[in-house]
Amino acid sequence: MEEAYLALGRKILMEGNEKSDRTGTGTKSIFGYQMRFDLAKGFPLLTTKRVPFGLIKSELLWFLKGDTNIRYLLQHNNHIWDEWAFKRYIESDQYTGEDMTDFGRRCLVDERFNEVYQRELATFCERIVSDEAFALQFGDLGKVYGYQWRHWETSRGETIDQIKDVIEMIKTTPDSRRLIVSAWNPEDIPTMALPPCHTMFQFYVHENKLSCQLYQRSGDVFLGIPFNIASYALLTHLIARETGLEVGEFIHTIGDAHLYSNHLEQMQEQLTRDVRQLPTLMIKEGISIFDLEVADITLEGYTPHPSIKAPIAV
Ligand code: DHF
Ligand code: TMP
Repeated sequence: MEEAYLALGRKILMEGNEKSDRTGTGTKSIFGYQMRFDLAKGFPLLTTKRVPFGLIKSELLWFLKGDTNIRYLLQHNNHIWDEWAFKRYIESDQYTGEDMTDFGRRCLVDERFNEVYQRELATFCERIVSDEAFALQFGDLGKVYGYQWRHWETSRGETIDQIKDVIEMIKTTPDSRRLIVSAWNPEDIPTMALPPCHTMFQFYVHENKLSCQLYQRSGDVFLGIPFNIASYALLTHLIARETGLEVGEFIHTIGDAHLYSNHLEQMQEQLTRDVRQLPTLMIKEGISIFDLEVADITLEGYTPHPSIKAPIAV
């Protein structure tokens, strides 16, 4: 299964179009790619580098709670969304520290700046955790995934809980072709720190097995995609458990699949490694999908190659 991911990395290295991008980093990219993961054959967490599953769990539980504030993530020691909240803070008139314009790129080339930036970012995170009013104002990423999944606003002023609804539909009309959750809400895009990358997903039930297909408009193949595969595999397990089904396949369809120009060597290195046996997912029984906590979800038999570091494009 992991081979499908490695084949994507190899394909982009060989055939990717050189493209400029929003972050100014530059990418090699292809358009339109699909991977299939049979979830009965093991949990698709990459073994050719260590992928931090704890961060994937707390991010998914955060989405499922309908939360959009990074405070919950920070309380769980998860820093994967820091930069996007920080960006909003430094662009506000309340920020009075040193100029942080374009921090994502400057911290990679200017060591002195990087030190100041790391300090400012750490102070920002500490304040999000300790100061609730500050967190309300600057910890929020806008109407991102959690909001659209659980509280989609209608023009009549009502809200739609897409996750509750899709669970109900899977139970009552499993053959429906409308088992869809969308995070892409054009009206709300301007409120978001980052428009949704994983934009919509659909479920499919056959022979008592639940499959899920995701359409991801944009995929950072080295950093984001390994998280996205595991996150949606986990979501499929959670929804299957909630609806009394077994797991089928996770099908990952990507629009712009790219490798950032400063991830090419890391991808090459990963491609030299041999794949290992996939781990097994364990979920504590008897707890509703909305009450699960990080410790209720565990992996057995995850023995990956060491992690490979790469800078994230902001
Ligand atoms: N922007 C970009 N350019 N790429 C992304 O993948 C991305 N993902 C976002 C938000 N914005 C993004 C949310 N998800 C990492 C992984 C996923 C993610 C954000 C960050 C990441 O940095 N992973 C590191 C480890 C991070 C850590 O240990 O704290 C990795 O090596 O996998
Ligand atoms: P974009 O909005 O210009 O497409 O930039 C978003 C970047 O973040 C892009 O490289 C894709 C990446 N990304 C993922 O790959 N997975 C994710 O889950 C998220 C949030 C972002």
